[in-house]
Amino acid sequence: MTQRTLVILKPDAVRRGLTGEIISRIERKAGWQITALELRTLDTEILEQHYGEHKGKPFYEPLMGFMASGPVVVMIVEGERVIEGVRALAGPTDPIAAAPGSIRGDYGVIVRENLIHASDSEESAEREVKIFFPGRG
Ligand code: RTP
Ligand code: MG
Repeated sequence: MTQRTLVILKPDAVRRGLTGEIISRIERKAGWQITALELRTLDTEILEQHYGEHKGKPFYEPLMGFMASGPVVVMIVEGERVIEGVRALAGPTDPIAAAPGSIRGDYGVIVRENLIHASDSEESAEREVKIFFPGRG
């Protein structure tokens, strides 16, 4: 099933010079294509749209501050089962719980600074693509 997903390489990934490494892992998967890619600094307005589901949770405000703390790489990736696939490459939210070999498991320690976002369902992917790349809606 061909899908598309919205991926964000978070400010920690950009600051630490890990974007090439992470993009390589995505590119190496057979048949997946990066169809949009942009370096940008996210403002509160776009972050509220993106992470609105978490508003009111204790980690929400620190997450907003972190996500606005420097440039991120925003991408659309398309291909076979790419939504589940990029989530699998990323590993679970808590990097310490993430297996070595996954992006979060290899490079992360702090739950908030877990390097990568990837849409968690087809509905989320369509919603998030429209937020970050309105022309691709
Ligand atoms: P994401 O939305 O960024 O792809 O990550 P996710 O689905 O794996 O995790 P989610 O529950 O949606 O949480 C969104 C992001 O918030 C930060 N977070 N911090 N307890 C905490 O300090 C905490 N919990 C979540 C992480 O950056 C997480 O990826
Ligand atoms: Mg999430």
